[in-house]
Amino acid sequence: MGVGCVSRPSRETQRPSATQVGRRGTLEDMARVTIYTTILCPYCHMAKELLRAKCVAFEEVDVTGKATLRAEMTSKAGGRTTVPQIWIGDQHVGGCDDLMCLERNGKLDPLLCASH
Ligand SMILES: N[C@@H](CCC(=O)N[C@@H](CS)C(=O)NCC(=O)O)C(=O)O
Repeated sequence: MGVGCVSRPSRETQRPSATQVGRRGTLEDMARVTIYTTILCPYCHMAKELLRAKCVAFEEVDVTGKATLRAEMTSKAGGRTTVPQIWIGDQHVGGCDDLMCLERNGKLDPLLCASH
């Protein structure tokens, strides 16, 4: 994290320490991150690894074998059918490549702190 925010803790990751919160802001500063995944998808694992490395909490929707959920994802993602599909707040980021691209260009942290 480089822009003075801490991450919202996900259901599966740890809460940030009090020190982190005190130094960097409050949990409410952070965007809600949602990622639709399937179990065997390497791009999903890479995207989640990046988020975890940045201590960014996320809500994961595992659509493995769930046609209805996958259709919901595709509809929300403007027709994109691949996993992962990632949202930061209400903003659709896209897939793993899109997330990595944001990170490379220094645009991910501002998005994480700006979106709610
Ligand atoms: N460029 C995409 C690639 C995503 C991708 O190809 N995902 C595979 C699973 S690893 C997929 O959804 N394939 C179609 C399918 O499983 O129906 C990204 O970065 O997210």
